[in-house]
Amino acid sequence: MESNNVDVMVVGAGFGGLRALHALRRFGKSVQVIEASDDVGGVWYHNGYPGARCDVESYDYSYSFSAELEQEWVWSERYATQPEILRYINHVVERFDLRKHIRFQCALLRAQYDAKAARWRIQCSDGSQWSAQFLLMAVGQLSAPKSPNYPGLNRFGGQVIHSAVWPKEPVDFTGKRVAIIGTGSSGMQMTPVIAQKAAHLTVFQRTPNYSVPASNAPISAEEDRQVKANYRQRRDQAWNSPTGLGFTPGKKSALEATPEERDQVYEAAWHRLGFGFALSYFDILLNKAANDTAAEFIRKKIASVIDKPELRDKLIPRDHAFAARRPSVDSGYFQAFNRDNVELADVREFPIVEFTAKGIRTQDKDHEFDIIIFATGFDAFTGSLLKPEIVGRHGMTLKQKWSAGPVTQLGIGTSGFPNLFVLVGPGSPSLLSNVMVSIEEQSDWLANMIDHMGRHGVAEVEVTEMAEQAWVAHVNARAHETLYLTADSYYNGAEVAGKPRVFMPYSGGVRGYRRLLHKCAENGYEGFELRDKPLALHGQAVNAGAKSTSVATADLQPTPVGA
Ligand code: NA7
Repeated sequence: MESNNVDVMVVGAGFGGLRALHALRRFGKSVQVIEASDDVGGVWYHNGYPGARCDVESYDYSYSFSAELEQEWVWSERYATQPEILRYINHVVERFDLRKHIRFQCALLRAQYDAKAARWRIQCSDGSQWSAQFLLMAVGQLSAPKSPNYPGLNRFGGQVIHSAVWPKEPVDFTGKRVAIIGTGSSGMQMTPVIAQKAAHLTVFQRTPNYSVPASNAPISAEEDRQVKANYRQRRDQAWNSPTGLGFTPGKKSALEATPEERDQVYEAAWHRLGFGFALSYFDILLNKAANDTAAEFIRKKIASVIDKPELRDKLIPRDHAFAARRPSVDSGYFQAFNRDNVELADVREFPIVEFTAKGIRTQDKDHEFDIIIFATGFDAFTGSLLKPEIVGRHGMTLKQKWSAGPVTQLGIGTSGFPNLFVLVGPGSPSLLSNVMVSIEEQSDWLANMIDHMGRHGVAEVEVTEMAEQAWVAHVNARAHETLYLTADSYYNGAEVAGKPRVFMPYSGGVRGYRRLLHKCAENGYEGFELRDKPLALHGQAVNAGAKSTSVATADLQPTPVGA
């Protein structure tokens, strides 16, 4: 088993795991990446549905660690499609020679912390066993697909597909009767594309969703030249913004502007900013009255493109504040309902009763389908993290420890689980931002910490209970400043029945988060205990000077997300 000893075991070969691998290799660490599927890309490998696209601009949703990579890669569209992103990921893997460190079709089954050796003992689905000083979970936040278990599901004679487990062979919709269940980003992106091919498309909607047009366009050679000439500046802007997007958010309150000014600002954002529309004014996500101005603008826009009056009321979102749940960035979703072959089935009005041999029975009628697509989302944030059995120092599993919701220090680690790290997990900005920014920030920070430990003879690092309690309090305090808690969403565990209802991402923005990470490291990794020997062997803390909580009182003072 000697060859199965590594410094770091990274779980997942998506954007996060690959970036962590690269960062750790720079410090000369031996790293093994394990990946459950048969290729790299994570969610971008699996979500191959028609119309799948990133809702962050290509130039921002890409790695910044190599200026050469930035300069040589040419994005074809403002919002890259899934195949293009996958090509980019494969390019990075080959260019930096990462593939040789990845073992495919190898899922983490169990990891147990050996408290005396200060190492993780790891068992995988392919029978392999490993020993690693550090275990780094890079399993993604939206990677455990969720399908409602309708009665009669097995009775249906046609094809059933989940958007996040899309078949690798092409699916031909020509002349087919198709159902899409779910109107989040996946459902909204695939609707206009499938509508063009299918004989008939029925979209089953539970909650009408806000959406802003992607205003997608090909990138001209001139635009590419301009972005690349100022790439550092663009990155700086993203790193120092609340959401990691490459533009300056509005600094004014929506309530200070006159209705005419607001309309102008919203109109310009509508045609250019996509997801960034939510940052046109700093208080859209903080103040209901400010939010109402944006929501009302969007409602009018949606109404203006829907030809059938009876559909307007059903498709227009009214039951939650704009962006309190994740809005979509679409390319012709609402317009697709103007086609004769597209129908809306409102499951709030007529719920799905069961699946039949030929399709779906709702309370009002029988629908017949050849293909049914679940675009029903994920067990977000913790779904994939809690799937393997991860057993910490006291024999407690991570699932037990987090039974009332995830508890972390800076979203990175949790007490009782030494030498275990989570990349862009709960407690970090992750899905409330351009996740690429947090992936890079955390990967470099963790690689530096691991290097620091190696150079200072540290065997074990563990979050203190005090620090994680302070961080959870801080995450909650920041969430309470916003409108996020006013809606049921996957941000707060509402997407899975029985899941703890806690707000999971960090809403303090990527800039604030980055500062806290840096401060933590500068203060000797405050909130983490670094030990020369494992605690089980009476180890001494080597960062004894550091305070045991990571969040100073000043940082707990609320400041607006968009400030
Ligand atoms: P989302 O955004 O979680 O959307 C899932 C959709 O599926 C949403 O409209 C749900 O309705 C709907 N859903 C879930 N269960 C059901 C049942 N039982 N019946 C009817 N409808 C249901 O996932 P996506 O894959 O679209 O997007 C994920 C992320 O990818 C997105 O946020 C971006 O970050 C990119 P609900 O709203 O819960 O009523």
